[in-house]
Amino acid sequence: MSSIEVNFDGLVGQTHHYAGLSIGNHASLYNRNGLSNPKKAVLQGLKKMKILLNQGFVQGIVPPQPRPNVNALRALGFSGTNEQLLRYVGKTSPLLLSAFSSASSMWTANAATVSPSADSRDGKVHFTVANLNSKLHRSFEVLTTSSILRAIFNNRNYFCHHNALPQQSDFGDEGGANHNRLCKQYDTQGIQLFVYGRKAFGNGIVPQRYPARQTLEASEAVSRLHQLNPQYTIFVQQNPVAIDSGVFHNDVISVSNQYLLFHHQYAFLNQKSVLKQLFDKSALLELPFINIEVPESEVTMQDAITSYLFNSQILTKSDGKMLIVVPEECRRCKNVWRYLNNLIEHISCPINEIQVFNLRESMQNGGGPACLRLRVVLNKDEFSAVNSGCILTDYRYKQLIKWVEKHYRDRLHSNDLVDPQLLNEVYQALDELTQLLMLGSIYDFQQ
Ligand code: SUG
Repeated sequence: MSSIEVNFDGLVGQTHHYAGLSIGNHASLYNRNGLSNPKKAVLQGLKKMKILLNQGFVQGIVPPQPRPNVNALRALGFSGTNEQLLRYVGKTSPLLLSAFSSASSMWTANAATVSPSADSRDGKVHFTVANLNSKLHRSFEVLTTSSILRAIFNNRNYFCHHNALPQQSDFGDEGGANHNRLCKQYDTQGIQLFVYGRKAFGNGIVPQRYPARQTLEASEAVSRLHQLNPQYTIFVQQNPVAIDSGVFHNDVISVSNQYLLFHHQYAFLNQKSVLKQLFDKSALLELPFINIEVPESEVTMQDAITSYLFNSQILTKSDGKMLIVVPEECRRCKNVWRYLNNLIEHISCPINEIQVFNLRESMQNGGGPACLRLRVVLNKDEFSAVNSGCILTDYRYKQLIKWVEKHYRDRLHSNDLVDPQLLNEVYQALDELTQLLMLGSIYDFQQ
């Protein structure tokens, strides 16, 4: 196989806290105002990366964004020194301060949609930064995400970067979290499966309780920008019942790897027809599509949401078999754990190993293993063109652990966000981090 899938994990930022900002995301709402531990959070993510690195997987790193976002607050008319501004916003609009301080860029599955060169007409890897416009706190990630991705994938011969779609809900786009790819090998033509929550124009079924974050129109725009072959591109709707039950992104109810799609019985609207399309297109490409549909009778939708079974990473090992990376919550859920252990015993199932990680700090805001990573398929030449500072090595891991020990607090509450010292700590830490990851000056405060 001459291409590999590299997972670029987001490092959790120093302002990681629980603010209840995401309607439709139960974990975020239920844990509102809890006490967070940013140090533990970043170490939990780093441990996942390091263990996967030790097993031979290539692991990328995406740095956090500067928060509280004082520049964005100034653009809303708040003024004074940073200290005065933070105290004033904290006193008059604490929720606004939380939103502008969220460490949500850690969930890099939402950073962008990425299409590998094997699927694009111009033979380049395409990136479209997600506009994340359904949530205020997430919509501020866009510009810095764009700078970061351009600094990591900084070579026009191989990488093509697109700006985010218009910042308006008709073009709501949540990036890779609503996008799956099926392929025989990573470097062969794949089928790109875009999953939307609603149509912006025309009629259609929509969820009643919670917002659908992704529109069909946004997904179509991304596929055009990425120069995908329409013959191998599919747009399907996520089951509105799933959204109303708390499945705010498709990666909470389905996940793919290579020729495997692992999903819940109620993941998609008109699921039979979705699967038929996938089988038909797979046949055209001689792609040995394997469909694992988990029945409601074995794992209920609620079990799937609390355990984050489908927010797993499925990774191809060197022997061709697959590993499933799940959060600790899967082991705690009896039905899910039984299902998974039965699954890997099946001779026809490509997954033959389960690995469990404790990602509790991120999970309590609704972010499991798959939310924390952005998948980028790269061939050898493309991989050599990636900024090597952002690829994890044993040495860089040790440096990052030292960096965390030096800069991260081990407890944080939303009330602490007014502390101007926290902002200084963030600037100092991020300045050092950009050197460690060889990124140059990517943040506003470094200009
Ligand atoms: O957008 N949570 C994130 C979780 C994103 C998970 N990503 C994927 N499924 N790919 C969200 O809802 C909560 C922040 C808070 O409430 O403090 C939050 O933004």
